[in-house]
Amino acid sequence: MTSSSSSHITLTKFCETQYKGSDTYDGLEAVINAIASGAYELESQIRNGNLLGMLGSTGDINIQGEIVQQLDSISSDTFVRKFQDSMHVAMVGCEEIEHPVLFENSDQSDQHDYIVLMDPLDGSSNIDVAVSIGSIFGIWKRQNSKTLSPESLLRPGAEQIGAVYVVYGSCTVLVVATQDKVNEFTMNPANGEFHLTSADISYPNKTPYYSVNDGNTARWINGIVQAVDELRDGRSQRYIGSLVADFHRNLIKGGVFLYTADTKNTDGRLRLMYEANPLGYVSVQAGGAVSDGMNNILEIQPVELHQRVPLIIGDKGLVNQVIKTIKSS
Ligand code: P6P
Repeated sequence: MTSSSSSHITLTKFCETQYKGSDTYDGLEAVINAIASGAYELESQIRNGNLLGMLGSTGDINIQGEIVQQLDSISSDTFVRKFQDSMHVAMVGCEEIEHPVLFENSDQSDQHDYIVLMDPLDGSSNIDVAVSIGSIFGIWKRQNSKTLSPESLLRPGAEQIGAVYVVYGSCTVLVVATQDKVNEFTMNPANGEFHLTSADISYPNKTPYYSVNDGNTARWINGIVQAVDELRDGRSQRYIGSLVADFHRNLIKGGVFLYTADTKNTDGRLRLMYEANPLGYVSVQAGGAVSDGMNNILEIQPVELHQRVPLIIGDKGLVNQVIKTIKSS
């Protein structure tokens, strides 16, 4: 018998019971509800983008040196607005914005106790071909004693208090991770309400998938060719080209994602602060691992907001297997 969405607790109710008023997480419910509200708005614009002429580029180049898609700009503006309206976020760092956004008066209010780092729309190259894309958020408690500055964001990922990601796919799912808890919510497109659909997620024992861009093989260094050959044994290659979608499938079905350094991307391609750290936090809370090939990414002391990092993330056994091969190469 299929259950109706009403038989699943809503995200709003879940956050109220888990976070509101708690010593560690008070106010986190406002941050997560801001993400959910922004995701509902963005999902509609993504779904109707083609019809509304909202696909394609703005003609601008972002701080990453990449062509800005209209939906990149819309998603960034949407979530910045939602966080400002939440009255619980003091500062936002974003892939699309060169410098962090500090909400005025946040220094005066003791409510603005969270900092967010986000990739508001991950997988831009898939926007105009109807392939899954997503949004990624790392959440930190602000350090009250300090006046906020851009350097306030440069903290190791292990200091995150939570992480959230959204996948706009065949359905829209929002995954919330806090200490030892990873929960998946699915959006009812009729009203934008998210309902709990998978509680207390952890990596399964099987690892049927590995995700890597085979087109980079000629550029791989440090034993990655051998490491990928070892992953191929008995597994299927699944690579969507949207990190957050590949990550989610590997979390639910079992597997590992690699985007390591190579002769072109000598520091890797993906971003430490708003891709590797948030998803690394989720992975670890679900019993997985995250590494740059030598060390736990969550221990890295950042030096620059938009710095890149080699990324191996997913099933702990497979992450460690890749690290072992790299170290013995
Ligand atoms: P490539 C999307 O642009 C992205 O940042 C990630 O979401 C994705 O995993 C990666 O780049 C894809 O990169 O080089 O395989 O196209």
